[in-house]
Amino acid sequence: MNVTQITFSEFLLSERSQHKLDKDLIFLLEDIATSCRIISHQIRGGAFAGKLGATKSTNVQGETQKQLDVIANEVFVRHCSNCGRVAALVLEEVDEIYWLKDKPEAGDYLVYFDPLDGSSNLDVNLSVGSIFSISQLPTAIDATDDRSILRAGSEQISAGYSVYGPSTSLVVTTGNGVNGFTHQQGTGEFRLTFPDMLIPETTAEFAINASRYSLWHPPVRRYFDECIRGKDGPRNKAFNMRWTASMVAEVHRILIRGGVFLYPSDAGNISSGGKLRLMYEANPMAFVIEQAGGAASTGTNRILDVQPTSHHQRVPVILGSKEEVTVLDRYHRES
Ligand code: P6P
Repeated sequence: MNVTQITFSEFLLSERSQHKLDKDLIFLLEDIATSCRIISHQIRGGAFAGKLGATKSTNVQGETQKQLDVIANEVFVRHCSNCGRVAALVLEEVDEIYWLKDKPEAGDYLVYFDPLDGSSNLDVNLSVGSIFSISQLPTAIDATDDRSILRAGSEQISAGYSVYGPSTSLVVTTGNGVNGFTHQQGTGEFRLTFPDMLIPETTAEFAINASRYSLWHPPVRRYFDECIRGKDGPRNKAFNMRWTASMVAEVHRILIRGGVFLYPSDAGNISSGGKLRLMYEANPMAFVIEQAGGAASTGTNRILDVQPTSHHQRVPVILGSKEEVTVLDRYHRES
């Protein structure tokens, strides 16, 4: 083992001294890492315990819940309610906001989760993941009002995700760059295996669900058409395409080797709609991507600048290597 592969706990303590991380944030991030370890274990044993299938219930999104969706949700609620600093949890699977204290001012951290992103991949043994975002209640705000959890992505103090793939990765930012950890079988530790992750500014790889071509607005079709024309087209380079039906896996690939991911609007208004949720998918991933030197846009706005209007709202998402996001933003302006 490489001696620099420090544990997640050792990393957080070094961040505390270097970047004055709040000790309560460290406790919460440790609780999130514990939750990811437990979910990873549940997934890898799912087939033996008959937990891969669907339940008979649907979540607030109208999606049929997998057994592991429910389990992952329960794991985060159980393990992320204890640091004494959390005021509320916002969970993809649940409509209402989970206020932890009858007096939320007792805690000011707001934690948003997509407990198991891409869970339709479970039955076919493809990568899935968990996504988290942490913000804070402003001091002078009426914390009993549900609208107080509607914080813009630029207010996040930490975000990240875990990928349950061939290995289990944990990727975290606290606003001081992006660092990746790999779960070590045996010790159970997350060890620092991808320090200071940076996204290449250029790429020749895009990720989009091309079956939805007929629903896209003109700027996205223009971009897609130019990519598939390759060297004969105006972009004058051959592009590759990927689509894994798991945002976490796409984002992780982009962090490792570059690329651009698109889930565009399918609504009449090009600036709204799409499938991905702002508070617990777009915002945390946008924070990570920007901290790694990439860009994240709705096509018409920087994702982190979007002012939320509801905690389950959806936004169009374009994120990854800066050059491609810049091209797509220009095409939106020119349309
Ligand atoms: P489609 C998973 O359900 C998810 O929310 C993202 O993880 C993923 O990128 C997208 O939806 C896949 O959508 O339309 O390909 O099923």
